[in-house]
Amino acid sequence: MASPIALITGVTGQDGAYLADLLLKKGYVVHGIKRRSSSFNTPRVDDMLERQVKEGLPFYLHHGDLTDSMSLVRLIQSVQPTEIYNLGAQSHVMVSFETPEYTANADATGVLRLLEAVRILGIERSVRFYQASTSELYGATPPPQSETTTFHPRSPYAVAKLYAYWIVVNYREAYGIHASNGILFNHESPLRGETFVTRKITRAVAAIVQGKQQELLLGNLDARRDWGHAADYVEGIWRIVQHDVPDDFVLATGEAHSVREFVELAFREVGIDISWEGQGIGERGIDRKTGQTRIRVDARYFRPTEVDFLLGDPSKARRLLDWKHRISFQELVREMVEVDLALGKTSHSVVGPKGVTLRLSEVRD
Ligand code: NDP
Ligand code: GDR
Repeated sequence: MASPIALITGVTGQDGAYLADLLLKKGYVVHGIKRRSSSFNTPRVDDMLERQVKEGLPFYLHHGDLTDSMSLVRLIQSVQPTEIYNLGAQSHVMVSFETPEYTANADATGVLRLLEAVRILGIERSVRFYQASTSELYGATPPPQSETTTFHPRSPYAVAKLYAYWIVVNYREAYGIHASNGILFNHESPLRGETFVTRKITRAVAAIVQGKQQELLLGNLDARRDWGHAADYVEGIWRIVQHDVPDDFVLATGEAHSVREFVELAFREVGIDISWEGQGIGERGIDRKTGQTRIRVDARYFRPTEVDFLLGDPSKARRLLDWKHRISFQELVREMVEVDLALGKTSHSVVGPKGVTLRLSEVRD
């Protein structure tokens, strides 16, 4: 039987790298879309690119952009995917307040472009489509949140993703496309972008221990999130697409922690106990042993509208997909700190999905 063919947008991101790795192991041919960039943007997938050259691993990257319909039509036509995973997005909530129009273009209209490309090419009955929806859709709605919870988005990012969610549902109902939404709660890993709070914390912990940084500036310490590990979540994404009936699923751990708890645990991993002084802007996290200030709450990192509390109810995915997260919150924090400590000791190195240290990519374009 011919190998299934996946097309992944956002393949150079955290989830894209883990998903590509998983699909290759399952025997897929994997095509990814990457954006043109003035600097290297493929470090997370460089090991797979290298293996493509050396061992013929069926992993291929193509230039394209969710804001460019023509590139999407052309790529889908030439790749002839059996499954499309739309992970590409301007995915930073805070940045979406500064670039709301671009965020809507990539995150909302981008999905429409992909779905229309599927129709234009007449493959709506043969391709399966996955949309990276998000717990940010729930925004201000109190937890626990499930597939039937009301959406109340609280950022331009979340509003763009709301359009994306509904256009997927609409194209499923209108044209019979096997299109599904995965409503994923926060998931992290050593490959997490450096400006999301978890990675910002674990990188800072490593840099502080290694004497390269004094303090970590953060925003709202009391926001609560349901944090899982990206490696578990890409398995759930794949199961959503394999499900006979296209549908929408929450993937979450069912456990929430505050940013403050994440900070305390990450510092504890390196033997530092944090105590807190003050409240709100200017609050400080202090090393109990040395009395040094290690964390400072800074107004710059507060959002115009915040999402206070996300806690997912993943029982539908458990029941219908037999999916459950495996990696605990404590294991996640430990792995992220360990990898950042290791990376801090080397220069010019990054990690791939298997957590191995790799050298920076060579010129390829
Ligand atoms: P990342 O920010 O790590 O990756 C985003 C990817 O999208 C990158 O490959 C990026 O390219 C690409 N991208 C950005 N803009 C465009 C564009 N205009 N055209 C094509 N590609 C583009 O995100 P994650 O891997 O963490 O998340 C994957 C998806 O899942 C996103 O859609 C995100 O919104 C969603 N999501 C994430 C959750 C999480 O906790 N991680 C939870 C719920 C949903 P480049 O590398 O060049 O920047
Ligand atoms: P989030 O992730 O907004 O949930 O979106 P992020 O890690 O950016 O923020 C989580 C919470 O931490 C608070 N916070 C800070 N956040 C950042 N980035 N930097 C800080 O210094 C800081 N201090 C406190 C935030 O206010 C927030 O409450 C992520 C993204 O991956 C989205 O694409 C995805 O859809 C959702 O998760 C689910």
